[in-house]
Amino acid sequence: MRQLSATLLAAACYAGAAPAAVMQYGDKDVLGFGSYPTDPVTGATLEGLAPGVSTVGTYGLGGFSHAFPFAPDPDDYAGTDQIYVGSAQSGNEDGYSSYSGRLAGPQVVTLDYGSLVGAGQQVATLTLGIAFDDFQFPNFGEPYSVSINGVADTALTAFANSFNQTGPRVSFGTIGIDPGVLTPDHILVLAIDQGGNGGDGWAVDFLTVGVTTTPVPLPGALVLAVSGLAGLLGWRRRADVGASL
Ligand SMILES: [Ca+2]
Ligand SMILES: [Ca+2]
Repeated sequence: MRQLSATLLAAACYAGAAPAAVMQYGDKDVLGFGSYPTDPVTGATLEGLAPGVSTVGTYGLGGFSHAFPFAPDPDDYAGTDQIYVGSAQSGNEDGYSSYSGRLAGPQVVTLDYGSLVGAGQQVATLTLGIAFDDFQFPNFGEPYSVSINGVADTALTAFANSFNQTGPRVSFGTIGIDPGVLTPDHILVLAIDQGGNGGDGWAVDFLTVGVTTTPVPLPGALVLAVSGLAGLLGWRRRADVGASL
């Protein structure tokens, strides 16, 4: 009985290591043109951000300049290194939007972060990192819209619309995602589209997901049972002591 109780108490009181880890999806290859002089995630917070809180890496909101156009390699992560335009394109604001290899939005990227969530753990925070490329809302005024798992994310949308990459430029930023929109399968579906005339083309070089976790709470009934067992053990211990006197 004591051993069982100790096991249950250990489970009930398990604080967990609150592990944190980061996964990268796609390669940091400047949309296929090579390598960055400085790791673009430098200075950005990759894990632990509260919902709506954002950071930018070393290339800021302006980005690192590169050539264009480009197309994904066969082994590129699906959705990366690919030029997109709005789902209802009716104009052309930049070179990307005229490139023959462009795809109509929404850009959908599926990110499985299940390996970051251990058994008995649940997601406490999820930090999404995106290497934004050629996002030019401040210049052209064609608004981006971003959703997570089908739910519009106003903070992430505002973040995407804050990049002012005047030309083919890429920079990395991160933002905290509301855990309430996450799904039990630990698969995040990012969708980026653009309104207006849809003619401000864009791409994503790579992405990251950083997760911190906490133990899954025990059901209330089990907590009560553990408390009851602990009380019973205490009563028996007191009774044993009394009997030995
Ligand atoms: Ca653009
Ligand atoms: Ca890439």
